[in-house]
Amino acid sequence: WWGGVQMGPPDPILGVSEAFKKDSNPKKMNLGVGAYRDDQGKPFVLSCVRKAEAIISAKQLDKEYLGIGGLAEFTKCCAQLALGNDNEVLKSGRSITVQTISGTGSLRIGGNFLSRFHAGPRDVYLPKPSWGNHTPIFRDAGMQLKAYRYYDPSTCGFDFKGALDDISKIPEQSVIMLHACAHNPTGVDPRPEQWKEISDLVKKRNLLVFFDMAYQGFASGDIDRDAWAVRYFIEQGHNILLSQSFAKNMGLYGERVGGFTVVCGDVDEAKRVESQLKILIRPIYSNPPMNGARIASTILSTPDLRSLWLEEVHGMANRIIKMREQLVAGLQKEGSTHNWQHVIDQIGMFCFTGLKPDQVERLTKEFSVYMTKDGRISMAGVTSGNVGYLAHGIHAVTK
Ligand code: PLP
Ligand code: TYF
Repeated sequence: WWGGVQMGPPDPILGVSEAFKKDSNPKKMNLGVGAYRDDQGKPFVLSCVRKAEAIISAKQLDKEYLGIGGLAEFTKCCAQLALGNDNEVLKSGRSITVQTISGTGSLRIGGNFLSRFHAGPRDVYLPKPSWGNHTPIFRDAGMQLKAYRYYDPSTCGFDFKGALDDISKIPEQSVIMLHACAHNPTGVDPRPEQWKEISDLVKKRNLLVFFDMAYQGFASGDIDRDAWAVRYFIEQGHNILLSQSFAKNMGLYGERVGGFTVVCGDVDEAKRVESQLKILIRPIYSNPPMNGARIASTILSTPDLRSLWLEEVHGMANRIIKMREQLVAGLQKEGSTHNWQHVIDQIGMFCFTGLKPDQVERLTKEFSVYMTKDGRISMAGVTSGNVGYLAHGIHAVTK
């Protein structure tokens, strides 16, 4: 039956982990996939998660199916976390949030929803570059992908002018994807004044905004600050689509817990959108898994656990910031004369180092440092124990 099936290429990000596993060098580092590690390099389960699990376990809850849209306690807390408790949209009930299979599932449900109901052009405009999975997610959902300038390699920063130029030419009613905070892969976000101009322009062009928020809390260590752009756009009257993930900020990677929100014009529109989201979800996976949603909603709705969580998010974000500083200090100690300020200025889990593909290849071959070809390193995999080795390797391939 499948004799004609051709071998496909490995995933550009997850393929890096496969190559890493095969390497026997004891000094090897996996800086490919964006997964947080503690300072011992070990996967980190948050204490608030362990505590929530104990509370849930003690309740001896049943395992009946959730509804198609997921756990109601969860979707409520999920939307509140993004929009803020007092948001007019939530108070008036003119939005709908469904529980999704983490951020990826949320984006895909969003893609399918656009594909079926969006009356404007089929084009989704992604920042250049964007998360590698955005393209296949929206393409497989039946949308077409376009791009707007975002990253400026000459400054390793945000290409504000390029972005505005390109956005001003996007045909009306197209979809624009914005990373809410901690842009993946560049670690470069617009500043608030820049967000304001983007919001004005997007409104002038009458574009439909799709926010991907996979790192709320990871950019600044502060949940509310990281949601600023999302809240500002809503305040400005944009009826956005929003994808949320709890993979990173609660360390619930494999639990697959996320949310998809549609902000609507009024309550009636929200009800109709909700009915159609259910019709979309039902033949794909029927209803989402419950465990992660129980953990997340327990944390969000139990005051003690919530404050513990906020502390732990802050702790993760701070450890990464410290590693950025130590990496730059290490490079200087090695004698590097390049300007590495962008390593410190960039935020979130990733650093877009500016290393060229041949330098990345040498770093992997000669130093067993694994990372994606675009020069992105996951800072979350750097520890006080290996940051010196990393600096040594980077200096060796860039001098
Ligand atoms: N969006 C972005 C920008 C991401 O970086 C990620 C994860 O790396 C996701 C969405 C979704 O991840 P998950 O499906 O694990 O929640
Ligand atoms: O590192 C990244 O950019 C992500 C990580 O199901 C990831 O691609 C890995 C697995 C997954 C979702 C995201």
